[in-house]
This record gives sequence, C-alpha cells and structure tokens, in this order.
Amino acid sequence: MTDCLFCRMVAGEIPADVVHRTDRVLAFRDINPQAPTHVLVVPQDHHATVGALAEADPALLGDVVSAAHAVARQEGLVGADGAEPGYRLVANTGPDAGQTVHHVHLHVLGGRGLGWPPG
Ligand code: DGP
Repeated sequence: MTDCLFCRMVAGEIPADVVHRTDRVLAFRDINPQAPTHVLVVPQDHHATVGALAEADPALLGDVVSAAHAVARQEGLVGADGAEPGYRLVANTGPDAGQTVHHVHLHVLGGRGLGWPPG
C-alpha cells in the first residue's frame, strides 16, 4: 500500500534502522523507544492488525513471532535457558490499545524491568 508507512519502509522508500530481515519479515528499531530494546517486527505483506493477519496467513504470523524471538536473542534478551532475562511482545490492536500504525507490528521490548499491568 503506497500510503502505508511500514509498507514504505519495507520497500526502502523511508529509512529504517533494520536489525533483522527474512524474505517475508522486516524488523527495525522504533523511532520512539520505550525501553533499551524496542524493535518493531512487521510482515512485508500488508495486513492491518494481528487478527487480520491470523485469519489471512497464520504461517506468516508464525514467521513474525519467530523473527521477534530471533531479535530478542540477538539483543541479548534470551539466555541459555530460553527465557532470562526476558522480553515482552506487544501487538496493539485497535483504538483502545492505542494502535497508531495500521500495518500489523509486534513490539519487542526489553533491557529493563517492564511493569504490569500496562497503562
Ligand atoms: P502502535 O502504537 O502499536 O501502532 O506503534 C507504532 C509504533 O511505530 C510507535 O511505537 C512509533 C513507531 N513509529 C512511528 N513512525 C515511525 C517511523 O517513521 N519509524 C520508526 N522506526 N518507527 C515509527
């Protein structure tokens, strides 16, 4: 979609600080980081929300989650036990969750203790 910010980043039309790429997924640093690690993982195909992606292409959703875990490992957030120190995946969906970019993305957050419940 030509008017979609993340589609334009996937296409290389807008610069992105890319940390991971596969043939179907792109991961880049958030412009407004909320934690020492704050990376956005997006499918290269356009889907508006995580639910839309789950219905249209569940295998691609799996690729996005796998890429998010790879990013977390790359960022030093996954220890030998597969967990520590840990990280959080967030998929804001719709206005109540505060979704602002309508191209599905997983936030990978880590590098500090993260509060719960979220705001
Ligand atoms: P959300 O609220 O879940 O839709 O998150 C959208 C995120 O996108 C937000 O954390 C800021 C980030 N973002 C917005 N514009 C840009 C941009 O131009 N570049 C990058 N790297 N991130 C952006």
